[in-house]
Amino acid sequence: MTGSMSAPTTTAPTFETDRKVVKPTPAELMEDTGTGLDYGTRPDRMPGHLTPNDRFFIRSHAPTPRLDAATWTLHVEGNGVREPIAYTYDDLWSRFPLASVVRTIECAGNRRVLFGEEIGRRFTGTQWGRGAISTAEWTGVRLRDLLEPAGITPGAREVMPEGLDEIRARRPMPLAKAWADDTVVALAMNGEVLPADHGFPARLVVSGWLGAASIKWLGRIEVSEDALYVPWNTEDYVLIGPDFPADEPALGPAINALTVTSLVELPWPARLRPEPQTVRGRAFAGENRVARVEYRIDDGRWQDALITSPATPGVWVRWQFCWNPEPGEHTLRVRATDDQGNTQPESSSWNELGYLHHSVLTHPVRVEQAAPRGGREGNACGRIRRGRGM
Ligand SMILES: Nc1nc2c(c(=O)[nH]1)N[C@H]1C(S)=C(S)[C@@H](COP(=O)(O)O)O[C@H]1N2
Ligand SMILES: [Mo]
Repeated sequence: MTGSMSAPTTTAPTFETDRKVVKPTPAELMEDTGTGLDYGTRPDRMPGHLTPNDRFFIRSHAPTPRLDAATWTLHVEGNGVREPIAYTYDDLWSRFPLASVVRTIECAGNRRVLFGEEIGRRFTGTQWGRGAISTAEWTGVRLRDLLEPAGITPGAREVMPEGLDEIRARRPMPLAKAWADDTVVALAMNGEVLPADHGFPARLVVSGWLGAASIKWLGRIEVSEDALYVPWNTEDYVLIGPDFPADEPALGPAINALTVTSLVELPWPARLRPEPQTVRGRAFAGENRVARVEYRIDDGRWQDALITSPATPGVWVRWQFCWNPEPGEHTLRVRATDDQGNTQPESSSWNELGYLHHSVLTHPVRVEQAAPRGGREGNACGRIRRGRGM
């Protein structure tokens, strides 16, 4: 044995442990917001209906904690339960019916940079482009199945999950939301054990609500007979501004269900060839269903896009339309409408922290002068079937 064989242990690179998140976040898949914690999914790199785990956006207020499932326990306690109870990781996998739901998670601060551009001012907070939204199939246990054995008191009104990260992230919800069929303590994501950055060993998924409600790295769930006030429903994730009266002790109304919005699966600005092609995107309406998606090119009329996936509350839909653009500079606008008649507005309500930007975006598109030789077959959508409403 030579001395050189033991050398690598003393010169082990340290860059891995310097990172605040665990999964690789290559620029081809993810947009770096500069915090080292928060990475958006690139809108032009979204294959299929589900967002693959390698590019699902990450929003974390503190570094990803490394938790050991063998010693981890989830506590259910508070003055809203008769008997506190604790579960092990094995309990969750073996003692309860498994539930799988496809649900979209969107950060309330998504598109904050575009909100700033709309009003001509830069907001503080994570500098999100369009990528703080992703969709996965979440498999785990319904939250109510974990709460029920603790004996919910008649006066119980709020349920507050708490994370095991440095900031002990917490965000309460009403008992009724905790009891919903699709409020799930997820153990797996898109068929894989929950990745570290997304909340291993267990995270909550709260359908149609702001991402901050879907607490990662769960350690404790408090059930309370009292209204609960924590930073995430008094200072952060509340709407602060002249349109929003303060709601003592909160600085403004708490954001819960998200507003209707849409996204074009093209880079910003986009560059296209002058040939027929399918333009695709997504639309999401929080707890509501997406009912309609329209698009408008330059000053043309609004036309219906074809929705190509089922419209389910809490899940984005995919949509598409065919475009054969003329060379030159264009703008593409898309607006979604939900089943309650809410449509994306021309401007969003100003609020101090820049949340809930869902205005119709004016997507800049440059179309080349001529298709290169042999480039015509690329994506000739003129020949494919045309759906209703196109
Ligand atoms: N414990 C904990 N849970 C958390 C957060 C956090 O910082 N700590 N961030 C929240 C926010 S603001 C969002 S938008 C979502 C993002 O989930 P993701 O990173 O899996 O995309 O997680 C939520 N859950
Ligand atoms: Mo968020």
